[in-house]
Amino acid sequence: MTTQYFPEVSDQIQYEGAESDNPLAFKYYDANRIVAGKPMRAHLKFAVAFWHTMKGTGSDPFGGGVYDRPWNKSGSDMDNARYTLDAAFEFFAKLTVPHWCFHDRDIAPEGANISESAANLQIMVDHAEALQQTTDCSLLWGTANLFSHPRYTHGAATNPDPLVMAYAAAQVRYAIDATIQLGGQGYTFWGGREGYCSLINTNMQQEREQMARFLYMAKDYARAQGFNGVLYIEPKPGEPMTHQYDYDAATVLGFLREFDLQDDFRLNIEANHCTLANHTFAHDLMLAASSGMLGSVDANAGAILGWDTDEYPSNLYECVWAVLIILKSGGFTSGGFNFDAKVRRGSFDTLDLFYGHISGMDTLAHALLIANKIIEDGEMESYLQQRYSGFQQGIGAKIMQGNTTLVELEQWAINQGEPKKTSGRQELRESLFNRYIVGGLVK
Ligand code: XUL
Ligand code: CO
Repeated sequence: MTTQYFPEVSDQIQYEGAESDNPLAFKYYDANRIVAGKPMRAHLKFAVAFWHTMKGTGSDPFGGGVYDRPWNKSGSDMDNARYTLDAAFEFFAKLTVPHWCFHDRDIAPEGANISESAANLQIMVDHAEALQQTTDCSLLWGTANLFSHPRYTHGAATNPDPLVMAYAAAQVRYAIDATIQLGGQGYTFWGGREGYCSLINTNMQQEREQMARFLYMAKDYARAQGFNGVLYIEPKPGEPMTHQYDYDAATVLGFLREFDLQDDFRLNIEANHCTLANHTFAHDLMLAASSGMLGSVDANAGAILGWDTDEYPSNLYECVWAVLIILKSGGFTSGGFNFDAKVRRGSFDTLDLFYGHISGMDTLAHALLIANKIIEDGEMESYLQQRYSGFQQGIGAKIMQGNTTLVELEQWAINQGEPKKTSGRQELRESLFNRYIVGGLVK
């Protein structure tokens, strides 16, 4: 095992079980353990986010970078990009993570013009391809950074200047090529600066139509290049713009249907983006899954700060809900759990990157065992079936089949008399649910 950048971890992280007190071991993530007919590894499809893990500096709105990363010091921008990829693949191999995700500008520096940028990217994609062949880690999805460069200040696809949109088009073209070369299962569009600060200088409908045009061109290009993976839109309500066009799952579903893009795009739901929109993670997952539009997940968690803090998921309750919804919807196909998460500013050591990922992987693996037990027991499902059973027969079934009218319903209501008050039993359901988590129903 190559050890150059992470000498404190000499070998692959092993599964040692819940009783282990080794901080560098998995307590629940047992990659080959079969759960509901599939290895854990295939259910969870974990990915490391290159931007936070390798490129994160610990900066926040009140101060610049504080980490001292050995792969980011010694050379030119291109040298450092190569060392960073080397370090990344050492990390992926030691963590035994099956996938990674990147933005174009994470892995290769921007050049002086479009063709120099494309050439830089090509060099690093070739290097990443060679590194992928030496490990068990493959690409979950790729994306383009259309928000950091000053030219994108007023948006990329939704910029009032078509030249800026053309720069974004060039970038997405090469990012799609890179994703294809690296065998990516998906390609993600997070809206970045696609939104606005004030209507005083914004033509909202013009910008929304530009965004739809851009997505059309991107999907046509990807398909023409033979990309048969899934294209994702990642909703987020605010940050960096005051109003983001991809506010939440419901907004994105409406947008995709308005512009007839629903066949090619699926949703990439990020936990912290859901909570920023005043939803729970489970709410947006359920909405996407129920309409058959759930593609992938950015696994993280927010804090009470009110901005996108991108912490590692460690709340078991929320993770059980997430895995339950994913399992019930048939599980991931092209998608997976991408840790769009970063260590805190004060977690200075490279070792903290291992601790963050081990904690996130264990929390979701534990959640998988619990969610599977909830499904196997069937009690939760039968409660829901019973609660809505009135719609399975008689007039309820006629309503669902579209075979009745307001007038017929009125007549039926008159004959039945006042509906009986039936308890929703929320408190009882909560306590039953908790037995799976704290009550020892899961070993
Ligand atoms: C930003 C965010 C991005 C996307 C990829 O909040 O989540 O990192 O996941 O561009
Ligand atoms: Co994200």
